[in-house]
Amino acid sequence: GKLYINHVYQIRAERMFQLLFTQSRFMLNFMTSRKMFDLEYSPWQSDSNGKQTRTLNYTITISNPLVGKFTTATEKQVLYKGNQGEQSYLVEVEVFTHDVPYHDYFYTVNKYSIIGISQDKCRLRVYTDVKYRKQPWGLVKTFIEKNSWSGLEDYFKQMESDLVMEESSSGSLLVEA
Ligand code: YK8
Repeated sequence: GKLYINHVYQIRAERMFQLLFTQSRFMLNFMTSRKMFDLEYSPWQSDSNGKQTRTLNYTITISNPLVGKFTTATEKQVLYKGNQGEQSYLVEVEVFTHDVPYHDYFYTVNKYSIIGISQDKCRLRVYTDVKYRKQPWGLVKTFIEKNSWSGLEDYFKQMESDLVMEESSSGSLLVEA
């Protein structure tokens, strides 16, 4: 796997969770800027094991000419709350892209860790992994990985920097004024 975000933000852990994993203005703007549309959310629901899960469906615009212009996608999110209550969160996300070539061979797992490090600071880490449901031929595997890593890197680079803008546009500015 790869570590795409490892950043300390001037944002409290609970708020970081709300920004990334509820229907926040931040996330809606972010997804719109990534040309993702037809968003459908299920609310967070507790399952029998006490875990919370939710599902997102959307369509992604793709710039890669080999792949086609759009794909529908499903995200299954599972929330594990840390033992420090509102101060730590782990969210495991499986992403399935349904309309790309070889879509039945692979999916992506993104793990988001949010750890509060003070009243108004947290560390956000995002690890990602490409997983296989069927073993592809070597050349196909290379294609899948190359396209996945570049798409993921682009997505999380923008998320990291959009969060920096969000951080500076709230709270601390009021104190300086
Ligand atoms: C989520 C992984 C692969 C896919 C794409 C597929 C090419 C297939 C190439 C053939 C288009 C938001 C990606 C990047 C689309 C975007 C997905 C996002 C960024 C030749 C094999 C969508 C995180 C995420 C996970 C997987 C990404 C896809 O929150 O290259």
